[in-house]
Parts: sequence; C-alpha cells; structure tokens
Amino acid sequence: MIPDIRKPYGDKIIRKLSDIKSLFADQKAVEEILAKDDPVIYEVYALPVPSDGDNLVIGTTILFPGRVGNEFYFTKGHFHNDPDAAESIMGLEGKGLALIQDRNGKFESHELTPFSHVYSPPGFGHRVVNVSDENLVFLSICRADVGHDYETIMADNFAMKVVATDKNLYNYEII
Ligand code: S6P
Ligand code: ZN
Repeated sequence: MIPDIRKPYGDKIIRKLSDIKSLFADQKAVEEILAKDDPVIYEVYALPVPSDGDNLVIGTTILFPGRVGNEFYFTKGHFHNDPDAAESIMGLEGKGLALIQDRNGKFESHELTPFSHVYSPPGFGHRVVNVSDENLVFLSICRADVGHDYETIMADNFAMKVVATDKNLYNYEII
C-alpha cells in the first residue's frame, strides 16, 4: 500500500494540453482535442523549501493516461540550468518511461515502474511518458537551486517520441 504522499505537499502545478501543445507531433490531433476540451496532462505536488543549494525539492507528479494522435502523454521536460545538477526519479504507481538526454545528443530511455529508480545524471534533461491506461505517479528529487531550462525543450523538443503501435492496446515503440 502506497501512502498518499500528496498530502504533506504545499505547491501544486497543473499542466494542460494547451500548455505543451506544440510539443506533440500530430498538430491536427491537438486541434481536434482542444476544440472540445483542454485536458489536464499532469499535476505536480512539491514540498515548498527555500531555493538554495542546501535544500532538496521533492516533487510528486501524477501523469494521466492518454494520447494525442498515437503519441502518449508526457511531461514537458527540461534541463537544469546548473549543468552539475542531477535528479533522482522513482516510480510509485503505473508504468512509463523516463527519457533522458544530454545537450550533445546522447539519449536513453528507462522503464519507470513502482519502486524502480532512474538517475538523470548532471547535464541530462528529463521527460516522463505514461505508456499505460492508468495514472503514472513518480517522485523526483533534486537540489532546490538547479533552475529549470524549459526553453531548450520548447525549441528543440526531445530526441525520442513514444508512440502506440496499436489502436486499442497500450503497446509502444520509441522513435
Ligand atoms: C523537477 C522534476 C519534476 C518535474 C515534474 C514536471 O526538477 O523534474 O518535479 O518538474 O515531473 O515536469 P516538468 O518538465 O513540467 O517540470
Ligand atoms: Zn528536473
């Protein structure tokens, strides 16, 4: 039984499809969805701490299941401004992939399942993808002073896309 780790957390971020729409490959599918609705893709709950290097930000992300076209829902993704700042990502519920890549084009994907751990080394950006039909819940821990570079991802996106290979089943491939 996993405790509800959201309860002690103070800060909450909600990201909807409209916030990250340009990152999805199938823009026709984006427009079709947004014509009817603006679904929440994920929520992040974090413990508020001073933003200095002595503190750690511990965040819980709930990434909902879904697809845009054949591409699974994912987090926006980011690099840390501080190239020396790593991050620890731990799966709590559901099934997904943690994509990590550095600024020189090196990239890897790692399965994220309950109690698995993915290490995003210094210099690597990270994005998480939900490849199941259930919520994917994971914990992230990094120093509080890392700074988040979202601009690079918004401009260049991630090197990997995770798409469904079947209309009904949640089989996936990384392209
Ligand atoms: C922060 C850590 C996570 C993410 C969260 C949402 O360093 O990686 O808490 O903030 O998973 O992803 P994003 O890319 O929108 O910040
Ligand atoms: Zn991070």
